[in-house]
Amino acid sequence: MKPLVLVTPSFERGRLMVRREYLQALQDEGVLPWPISIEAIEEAEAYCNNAHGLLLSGGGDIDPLFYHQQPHVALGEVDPDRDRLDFAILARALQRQMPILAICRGLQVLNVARGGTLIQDLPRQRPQALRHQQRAPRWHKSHSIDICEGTMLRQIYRNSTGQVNSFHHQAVDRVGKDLEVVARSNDGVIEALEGLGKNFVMAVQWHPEDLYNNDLEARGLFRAFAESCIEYEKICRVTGGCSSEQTNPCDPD
Ligand SMILES: [Mn+2]
Repeated sequence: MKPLVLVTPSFERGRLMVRREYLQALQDEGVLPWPISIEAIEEAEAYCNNAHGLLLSGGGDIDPLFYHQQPHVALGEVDPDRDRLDFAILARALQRQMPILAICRGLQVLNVARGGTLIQDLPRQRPQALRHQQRAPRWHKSHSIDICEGTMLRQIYRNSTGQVNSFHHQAVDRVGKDLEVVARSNDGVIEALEGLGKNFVMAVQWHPEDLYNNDLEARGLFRAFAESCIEYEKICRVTGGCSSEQTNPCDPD
């Protein structure tokens, strides 16, 4: 049995959109990507009952209402349907202690779901910040990061620094509950978060799927995530399913 990994899509002009790079990277690591349908908000529970991992993909801005702020003048495009779907799926994945890989917007969704806040526009609200909206091909690594010691990310990168691509104009401001900052760029902007629990929760502000083919570290991120999904699927199978919270062995108690 290959693990099924939910992938959140975006919705553009009535179409469900998932970039191939996410799907390819997951597939190359031996798990089956499962893009979620927009009509799934009521089915979030059912989706999670049958899945073994969640990849929160990149996309537009989160409605600042979710972190109790008014829209800044430089807020980008917001999609209320996508916000609702992302938060509905994530809440259930967190409940089940499912492995989670959160990328770019995904990191921000995770932070907000945990009660954190965002900087709505780095160039205007943090004028000293580096350029995080790179004007270079997606595979180009435009800025460096410092990786904190004793973290999962440090194990994957096997180094105290790394080089990443960057396509965001927002960033984490206040860090959400049960999350830990594990990497920052030189300007202090938060570039990665990890969950404090024992299950795999990794969130990166860059796009490892675009580096997957020529960056061992980006590949390592997907590998570590896939391994956790494989492990989770095994536990679900052995115990007869992770469908209900009571029988979920991944739950704390
Ligand atoms: Mn960046």
